[in-house]
Amino acid sequence: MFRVRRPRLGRPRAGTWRAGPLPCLWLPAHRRRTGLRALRGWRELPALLRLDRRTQGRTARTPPPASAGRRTEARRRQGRTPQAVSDGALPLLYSFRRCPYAMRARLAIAASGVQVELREVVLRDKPPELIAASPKATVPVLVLPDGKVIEQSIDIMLWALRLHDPQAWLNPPSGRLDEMLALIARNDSNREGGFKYHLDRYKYPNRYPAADAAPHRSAGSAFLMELEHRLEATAWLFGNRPALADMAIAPFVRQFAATDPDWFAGQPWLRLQAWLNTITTSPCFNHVMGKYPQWRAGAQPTLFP
Ligand SMILES: N[C@@H](CCC(=O)N[C@@H](CS)C(=O)NCC(=O)O)C(=O)O
Repeated sequence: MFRVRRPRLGRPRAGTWRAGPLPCLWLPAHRRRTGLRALRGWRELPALLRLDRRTQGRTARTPPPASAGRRTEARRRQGRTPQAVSDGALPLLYSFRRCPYAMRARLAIAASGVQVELREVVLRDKPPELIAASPKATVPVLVLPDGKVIEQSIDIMLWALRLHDPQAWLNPPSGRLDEMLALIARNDSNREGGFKYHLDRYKYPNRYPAADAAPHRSAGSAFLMELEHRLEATAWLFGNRPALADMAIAPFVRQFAATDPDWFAGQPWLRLQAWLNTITTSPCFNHVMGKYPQWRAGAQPTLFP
């Protein structure tokens, strides 16, 4: 049993906004537009979240059903409270703020509301606890209270969302989970042709003998063109709302874009640019990019999200 932070009043009804305590709430499709208009929409969200604090979790645009309080009380008595709590230790997430793999893990954990203890790692000074749990010592790593260790970022996303997936990131409106995983695998691939392979050689050509950044930028661009085509069809990679693939891939596109922002801004990828902007300026992304001091044994636990 894991501790889950959920919006207090259950599922939002279509066409309404429920401002819950989770940072990762997304605009419903009919309110989302592309480009600048979309950004104007996004600016409304912090106001809605503030409203939530004042109204103690009420729907921002519609009043709660009169029975909501009674239902919550009934659930609490049945042990199904929105903040279902276990008395045991929390899962431990070893994370590094700027790592795109760790970002995607934090995005999924924040969307799920499953609570973990976050341990911020400095890669050149990894804690022995991380190395003991996972000798390969990459981040992110999740150590569950039963001792199980999850060492791949995509598996951490799946773990969190399979526990609680209030926004249905695992069930996209268009396409299936295995199709999202296939696209993510092509993003992650370190083999020639994989987006990550070319991203690394474009971003850090000095780390690779005889690597010339330009052909790797072109090869990486082919994958981005493919994403652009998908986004011409629907606002998100797998339909009209965000899903696993968007959140797993965006941190890597962000790195690619940041390597030469002027060049990226000059590419004819208007939808991809708007998509990236929407994600990286969202309250959800902002939340998972919060800064934490380096974790050391004995430190006060940092709860996340
Ligand atoms: N396949 C792993 C890759 C994780 C990874 O390579 N993380 C990098 C940081 S972005 C890392 O920890 N590198 C080890 C190091 O730099 O010492 C995953 O998906 O979690």
